Amino acid sequence: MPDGYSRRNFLKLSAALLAGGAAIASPGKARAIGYVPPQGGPVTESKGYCPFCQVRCTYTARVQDGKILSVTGDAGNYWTGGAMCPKGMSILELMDSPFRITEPMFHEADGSWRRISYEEAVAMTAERLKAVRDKYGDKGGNRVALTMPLWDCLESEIAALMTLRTVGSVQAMPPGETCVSTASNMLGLMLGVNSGSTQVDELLKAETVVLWGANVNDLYPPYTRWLKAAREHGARILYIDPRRTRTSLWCDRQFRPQPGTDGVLALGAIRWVLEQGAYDEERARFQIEDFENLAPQTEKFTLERVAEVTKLSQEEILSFYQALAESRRTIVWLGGSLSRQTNGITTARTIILLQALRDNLIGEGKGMLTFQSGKPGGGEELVDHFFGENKTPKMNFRRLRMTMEKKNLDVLFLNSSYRRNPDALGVRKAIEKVPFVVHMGFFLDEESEVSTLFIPAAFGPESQGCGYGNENQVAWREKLVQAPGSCVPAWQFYRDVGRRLDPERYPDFKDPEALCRMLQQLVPSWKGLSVERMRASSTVTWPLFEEGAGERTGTVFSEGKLLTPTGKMTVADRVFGGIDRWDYPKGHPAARDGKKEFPLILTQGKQLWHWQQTLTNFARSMAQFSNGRFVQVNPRTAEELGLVQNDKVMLETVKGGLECWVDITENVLPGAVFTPANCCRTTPLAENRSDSICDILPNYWDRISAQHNCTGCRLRKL
Ligand SMILES: Nc1nc2c(c(=O)[nH]1)N[C@H]1C(S)=C(S)[C@@H](COP(=O)(O)OP(=O)(O)OC[C@H]3O[C@@H](n4cnc5c(=O)[nH]c(N)nc54)[C@H](O)[C@@H]3O)O[C@H]1N2
Ligand SMILES: Nc1nc2c(c(=O)[nH]1)N[C@H]1C(S)=C(S)[C@@H](COP(=O)(O)OP(=O)(O)OC[C@H]3O[C@@H](n4cnc5c(=O)[nH]c(N)nc54)[C@H](O)[C@@H]3O)O[C@H]1N2
Ligand code: SF4
Ligand SMILES: [Mo]
Repeated sequence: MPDGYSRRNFLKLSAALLAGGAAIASPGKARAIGYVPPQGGPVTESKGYCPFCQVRCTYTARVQDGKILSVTGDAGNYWTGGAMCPKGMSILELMDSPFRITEPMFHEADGSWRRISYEEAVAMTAERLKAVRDKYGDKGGNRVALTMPLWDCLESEIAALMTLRTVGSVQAMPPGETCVSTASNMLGLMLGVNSGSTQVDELLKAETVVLWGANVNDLYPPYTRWLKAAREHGARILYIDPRRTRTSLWCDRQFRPQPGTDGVLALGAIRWVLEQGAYDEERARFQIEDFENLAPQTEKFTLERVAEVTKLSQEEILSFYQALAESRRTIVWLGGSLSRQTNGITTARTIILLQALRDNLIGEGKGMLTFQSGKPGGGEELVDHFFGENKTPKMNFRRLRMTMEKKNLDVLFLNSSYRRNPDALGVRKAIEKVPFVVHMGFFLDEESEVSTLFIPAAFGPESQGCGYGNENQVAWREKLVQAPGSCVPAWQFYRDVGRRLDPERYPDFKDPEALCRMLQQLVPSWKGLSVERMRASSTVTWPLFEEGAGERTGTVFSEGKLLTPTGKMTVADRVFGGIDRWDYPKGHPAARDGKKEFPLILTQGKQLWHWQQTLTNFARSMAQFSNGRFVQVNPRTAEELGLVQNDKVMLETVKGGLECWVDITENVLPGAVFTPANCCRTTPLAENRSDSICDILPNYWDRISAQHNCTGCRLRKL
């Protein structure tokens, strides 16, 4: 334990738990990281996949005496080439962590935890759901909700959706709203496909690759090989990110616009391409319904204006536009950060229109990529098969938050961090108004603080199931080892609750394999995706409508046209209006509502060595890389503010402050600061510990997603 604070907490917790029985392993029993002394049993090998990021690396695990000895990246995986990253490997440490909670617990009114049995936990949950059903009947659906994801496997997600349906609820919140949903919704609207329109190996056929706010090397490390291969095939890689990252090392040129101004860069590009006549009008009209709207909607975005807003020089801007105009095949990779700004809808739409204008959507080496693509459909079809169609409108998290605030939610399955949402403290207050909150997790984290019931979850390798990755690939995993104590995989908990409540409709399946076979039998797009086929391969691509069918890869526009109902996209959208509406993100220092007391632009993002907000923060192996809560400040800004390296500051926004240490670096632009999205307050590892950045981010939304980037901030020296 690194310091007194966490030691005290840990001992307090241990005492409370031991009073009810040993719920967590004692620290002394924790095994040394990365080394398990062999006990002499036979060694077996089995395939699995990493449950963390969407690269979905597959591996071979060597297992002996019920312990995983090692995991080795699977060289047969076409997408990863056998790579894995350290945060994926850290799951071995997490599984054996001394901090892991392995028994269900009930949170008493006085804040103490009482250990309960798994059966009691299931009964208690089913009882609560039944009470909602008895009281509200058909109208009770909106009183029960679940926040996803269920990273461990697709079957867990299906099992949970079915549990909701036992009380008529369809209110499962995907992480998407705080992820790339603005981009994915705009791709859906304009291209007819809710994710990337092509696959990463198509980069090899492109002349130009634009990583638009996409920090590929830090965040999908195994994909570094695709950038390398694309370059070897002659592609030029252009990277647009105000901040220098590891991805900067892999690109031919980086452009560093002011954060939040990407839309203007793209609007200016359309204007310039039109002005230069660098497009094929027939092809452009084939894809853009109201092509005639493009010129008037972009005309005010002259080179001068683009330079003024982005603070790039006119030469830089021109060289970017020229590179786009000369390239015959361009793939644009949309990063998540563009979806985390309130002008994200306009920015994403403009970039997609730019691709259409240059005829860069349909064909080889062309298209759009995003992060978090690849979720196979079919799950909801299976749920409907058992429970009938349910047309209740789905809430977004904003509505759910209001529902909780009004005390209209009775049961919340909190299977995510609440800290992923902006104004996280406000979200927490809303959750505190829900009388019964079930949290499935591994550690006593912030979520457990607001929970009524803690259900100890199984890690991926402790259960079977299939997982999906960015390239629409589905991978299968066997159960490698037995989970400790009473830990259960999510599918099991949700099944046990669901079967208890609604044995008539809730299907009886004994394991994910059985549920997956139902999926294959009952859902057309899964017909060719048998468990056997997944077992035999590292990466089978969904959908497969026939047994033995070949996998479709590459562009989704194999028919030579967009997949929207009309085969076209529009400039002036009925719902979202025109692209000429561009404005600064809400709260941005240069925006109309910007405040002069908060003159710096706050940007934040993820780091190579952490997965999201929770798990890896509990791994010592990751703590060794972590720098905790730092804020990167440009030397010029630091000088203006009288700050020196390692100074302690309060990073303040309209919502509140967060204590950071100052890292002075040219990697950020003057006037902008950067702080990591990861870290958590409850980790016992000091290196990873901090309040959440979302605590101080205002609750700003575009129409689709909750936003985080580009709000105004200031640094106050402590
Ligand atoms: N290590 C690690 N990898 C991950 C994840 C993780 O938690 N950890 N999460 C995965 C998930 S779920 C997702 S969605 C992806 C997200 O992948 P990304 O979208 O690439 O991730 P972010 O870190 O949010 O943002 C990327 C970059 O946007 C830059 N940026 C900030 N503001 C602006 C701006 O105004 N304009 C431009 N052009 N760039 C800006 C930031 O400097 C940052 O480098 O990563 C995935 N990979
Ligand atoms: N400020 C800021 N906020 C962000 C982002 C950002 O860049 N900056 N990124 C956004 C993005 S892109 C995303 S995708 C979201 C992610 O946000 P979340 O999806 O909420 O991510 P986590 O914090 O990892 O929380 C996941 C929860 O699932 C549990 N869990 C993990 N694995 C398993 C499992 O195998 N079984 C079960 N039963 N439970 C499991 C963990 O214990 C944890 O409680 O955050 C978003 N929020
Ligand atoms: S790159 Fe992603 S899937 Fe691969 S090991 Fe790392 S976290 Fe896991
Ligand atoms: Mo995400």
